[in-house]
Amino acid sequence: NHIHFGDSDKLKHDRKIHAEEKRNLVNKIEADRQVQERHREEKAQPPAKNDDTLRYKKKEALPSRPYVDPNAPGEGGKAVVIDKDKLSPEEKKKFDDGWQKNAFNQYASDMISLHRTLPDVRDPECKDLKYKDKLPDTSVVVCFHNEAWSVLLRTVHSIIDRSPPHLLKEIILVDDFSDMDHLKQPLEEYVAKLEKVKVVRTKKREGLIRARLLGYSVATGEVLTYLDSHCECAEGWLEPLLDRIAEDKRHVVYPQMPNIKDDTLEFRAFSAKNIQVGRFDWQLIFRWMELPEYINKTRKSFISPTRSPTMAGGLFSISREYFTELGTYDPGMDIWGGENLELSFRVWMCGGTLEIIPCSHVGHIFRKRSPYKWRTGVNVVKKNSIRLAEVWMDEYKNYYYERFNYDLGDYGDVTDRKKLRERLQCHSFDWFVKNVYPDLFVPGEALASGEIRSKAKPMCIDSAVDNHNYHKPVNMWPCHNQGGNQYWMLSKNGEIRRDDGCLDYSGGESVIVYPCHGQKGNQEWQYREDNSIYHANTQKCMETSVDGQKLTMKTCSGVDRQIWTWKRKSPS
Ligand code: LR7
Ligand code: MN
Repeated sequence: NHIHFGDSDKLKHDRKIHAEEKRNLVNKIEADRQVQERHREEKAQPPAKNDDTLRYKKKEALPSRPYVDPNAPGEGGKAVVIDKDKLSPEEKKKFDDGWQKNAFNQYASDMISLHRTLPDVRDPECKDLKYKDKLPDTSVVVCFHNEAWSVLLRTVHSIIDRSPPHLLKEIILVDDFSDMDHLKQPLEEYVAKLEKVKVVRTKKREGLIRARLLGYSVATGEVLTYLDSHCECAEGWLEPLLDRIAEDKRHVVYPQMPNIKDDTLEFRAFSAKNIQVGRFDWQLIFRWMELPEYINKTRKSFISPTRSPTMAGGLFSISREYFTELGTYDPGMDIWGGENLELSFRVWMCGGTLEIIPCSHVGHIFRKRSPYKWRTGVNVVKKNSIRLAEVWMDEYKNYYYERFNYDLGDYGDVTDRKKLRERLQCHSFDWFVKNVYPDLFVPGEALASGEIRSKAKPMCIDSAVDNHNYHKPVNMWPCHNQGGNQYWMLSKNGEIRRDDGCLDYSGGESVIVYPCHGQKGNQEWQYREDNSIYHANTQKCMETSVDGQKLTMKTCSGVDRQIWTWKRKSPS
């Protein structure tokens, strides 16, 4: 699948990296989420009992909520399982189209009530919490680009059905230039019948960041709550978010985000005992982490608001006044990505706190790919991320830039955002790392970094680091001097790593990429004085095959095929 290319093919290669990156990104985030979910499942206690069924006992409809048969598909958050083979050809086509257009099972969603009930997934301890008598009200802003009808409207109804009316000022639906017909006149007509819901539309495709800014500009509530357009709010989701903001407007908060499964729309949650918080890696991708002790010890109990270095970014509440003071969003960011870390860093560095609220739950449909069109020819995530790195990350930005050999491209003008940082008198990024995310792996401490080039041939050690590549042999490809899959770091404890993947050798022919475990063993390497790369456990050296294509492990002999130039070697 790799192509061989000369310098003249650089552009072609660039484009290939961009397309690949875009594809991998969504995949990587989803893969990470699945790994984390597995961890939590392993630790999970039996699920909390569903006492939301109370609602069914009243057979009559409520003003805003029709009676729904408890046995209807998906009720109580249950899975809708469809046997595709039993569908007629026309239905089968609908089923496939639904997946194709949305990257989730729209056919299943369409079978579920827009008012379906959910289990009460809160830990029992949450129900004893008392909230302030007077809480601020909120505008809920939901941006969408080509969202499925049933999923969008279920988001809306779950907000209305499960928010105390006096706390819900309005719901603002921001249509980011969708072209699906149901989102035009039919949506206007449907929404006209609902109190408090309005639709605003962008005049061209803006991307979710500027769409959110449009929502902000028309919002009137004291608090702004952003949600994605494929969410379901669970019982009691809103009060704990608002309560925390009422205490101090500089508290920026987000709920637990149970998975609504993309195939069955099953709503699943975990106890707050297994709560996770946000971090990031050096590709500037948001990731989850298990609660580190330095955060755990800052809170009173497992249901208390919990500090989070970063957030996923789609679902959160912030005081509208504070959001304004903080400089809202960077309007120079397009489509998707980067804004979540940008706001996370900004909140912490400029005097606020970012917390996950264990008693608040809003489900989200996690998808394995992005179903809509991005922008062709531009790597938008990279551009957005460079904007945030330039403004907020000080000298740490270079760890990100090294990944693509400082090929920044055109990322627009960030003068205004730099002025904002000046005006707000924010802490440095170094302060953020040391005080908020002290266990971040800092590449600056790496003993060597960059491409690892063989002396025998102009070939480099090359592998993607993601779930698809774990366990597969690592090989050699022509050096391209662009970082990417040829960027490796040697950590102080001997790992050769990129993000969470480490070169790992357990005997036999090949070296593989394996999730870093920090236990040395098969992942302990030395880059020695004679420029050989030595595996401590097996006392062998990395060697390329004669044709230069393969990476193998052999008895150390000092031949050229065992000599490596690592781009940057720290003076020791
Ligand atoms: O051009 C666009 N215009 C839009 O209005 C592209 C997207 N959107 C809308 C879209 O319809 C959706 O409602 O923006 C929302 C987010 O897009 P998704 O759902 O395709 O992306 P996602 O769920 O993978 O996005 C996560 O990361 C994004 C980075 O920019 C945003 O911060 C999303 O809000 C964020 N979603 C969440 O945080 C939910 C929990 C996911 C996790 C972990
Ligand atoms: Mn989403």
